[in-house]
Order: sequence, then structure tokens, then C-alpha cells
Amino acid sequence: EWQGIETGIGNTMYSGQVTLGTAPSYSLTDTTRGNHKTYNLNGGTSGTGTLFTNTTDTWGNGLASNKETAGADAHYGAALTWDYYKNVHGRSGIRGDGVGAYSRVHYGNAYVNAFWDDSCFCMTYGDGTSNTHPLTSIDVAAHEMTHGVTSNTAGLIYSGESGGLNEATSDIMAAAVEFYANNANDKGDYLVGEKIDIRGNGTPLRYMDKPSKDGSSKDSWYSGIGNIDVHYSSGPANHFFYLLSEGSGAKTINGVSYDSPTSDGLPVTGIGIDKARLIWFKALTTKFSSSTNYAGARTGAIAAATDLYGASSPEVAAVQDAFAAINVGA
Ligand code: ASN
Ligand code: ZN
Repeated sequence: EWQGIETGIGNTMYSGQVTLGTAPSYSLTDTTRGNHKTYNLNGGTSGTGTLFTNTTDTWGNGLASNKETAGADAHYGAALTWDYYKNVHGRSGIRGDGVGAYSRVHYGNAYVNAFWDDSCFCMTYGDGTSNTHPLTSIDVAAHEMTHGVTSNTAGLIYSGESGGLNEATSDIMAAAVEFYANNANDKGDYLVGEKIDIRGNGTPLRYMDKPSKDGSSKDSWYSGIGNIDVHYSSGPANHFFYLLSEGSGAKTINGVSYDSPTSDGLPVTGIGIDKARLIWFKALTTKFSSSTNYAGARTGAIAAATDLYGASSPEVAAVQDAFAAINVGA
């Protein structure tokens, strides 16, 4: 049935006051983005809980104690990610078929994680430590939604080197969505989870310029990297993407300082995130397969850049240099 289009106001926790796609009178149903709905699990861990509904079209108050707030953040993150894939990559929804996924917030009690699940075609968010930091920031939403895109394209197996590439793809697109959103309260950065205080000391979960800053992730490829957790073997690919976008050396962007080393000691000249994101997306959707490893990612990214910019382009040279900088060579 036709539900009608409304534009609500979300008072989010991480992104300030935003507009939300809602349906009349009123629910968190985004009729212009594949009917994406946001549900309240209210501490549950299965099913959909209840769709967020309201007597007014204003949602949340910016505080975690208001149950609508996490709903507003999650609904906004899903909308931004939808818009990013549609407007930047020409992809309509996670499967490319115009059908929206759905989001579930308030999963469990003080659950400090978020996840994508293929079987429900949905994203789920815990409320974080002491239920005070829901994991509903823009980058986390984009990360989880991108797991759905990866699953429906390359299908990178979630273990070994392909698992690291799967994780990195989610971090890469999370950064790209954040820059695309250009939200005044959450400007684009090459950090992952900088808003959700998952470590309790205000530091981000992951750093793309130098992944080893988190104490666990690797900056460069080595034989055996496929044996570590996929959230750490993602490091070299995240580092590759940072270098391809911004280049090596020290740099400050939107107030965040970066200093990206190269394993071969040679400089990398960045081509900008707008081109880098197109190369990675094209590689993901047309060059990678479920078993692609780091060497295959290099081949695939060079092929993607060649399709986009030509074999003798500076973009292809930058892809080669950035892979050399993470110890993935010819
Ligand atoms: N939040 C985690 C992720 O998306 C959940 C997991 O380990 N799969 O990577
Ligand atoms: Zn992930």
C-alpha cells in the first residue's frame, strides 16, 4: 500500500538535528529509500520488536536515555548510506534492486557491538557500555550496511585474507559515507568508531592512516596475516585506501591529524577519496571474488583503475604505489 512521504526531524546523539524519511502519522519508515524501517528491540535479541511510531514527527532528544534517539541515529545512518550508494555508485540499495533493509536498535543489554545479518537482511545495534553509547554513529551504520553490499557482490569469505578485505571494505565505505554526509557534528575522517567511545577513553576503534595505532591491526601485508582476526587483517587494506586517497606523510583533514607511513619507505601521492572510492567499488563489484586475497585485491584494483582512468593514468600508478606501500607487490 502507498504509505505517503513525510520528512521528520531527528534529534540524534551523534549527528545533531537531521531530517528523517518517515511515513504518516508517524513511523520510522523511509518510503523514498526502499521502505527502510527502524525497529525498537527494547532489550530483546530476536525478531523485530516494534516499529518506531510517534504522534509527532520529531524523534529523539539527543540523549541515549530517550529510546527514540538511537532510532533516529540508525535511521539517518541508513539513509545516508542508501544515498551514498545511489548517488555516488549508481547502486539502488544493498542488493541493487531498490529494496531497503531494516535496522534494529536497543539489542540486548549494554551490548557493545553492531552487526549485519544476511538472513534477516538487517542491521542491529547494541546500546554500548552501560547502555550510554548506542553503536549508531554514521560510520558504524555504513560499515554494517556495507557488509550487506559485499555479501551481495564479491561475497568475500569472512576468514583469512578475504575476511580482512571484507572488513576493510566496510571501513573504507564507512569513511566514504562520512565524507559524503559532511555532517557538521561528524565530519569525514579516516577513523572508525570515533563517536561511540567503545574503548571508554575517547579513542577510535580503528585508524586507517596507521592501523597499528589501535595496538592490534597491521599496517602492512605479511605471509600469515590471514591467520589473525579479520578486524586486524583489514589493516593493510584500510591503510592502502588512506594512502590512495590522501598520500603518505603528515596531513590534517577536518581537524584530525594523520601521519601515514609506507612499508617500502617510498612516498605515495594521493588521488583523492572521490576517485579512490570509485576504484574500490568497481573492484569489489566487478573484479573481486569470494576468495580474493591481498595479491588478488591488487590485481583487481589495478584492473578497476585501468577501466576507469586508463592503463597509463596517474590513478593506476597511485594504486600500484599504495599497494607497494603495504608490502603487496607485483
Ligand atoms: N561489528 C562487527 C563487524 O561488523 C561484528 C562482527 O564482528 N561481525 O565487523
Ligand atoms: Zn565488520
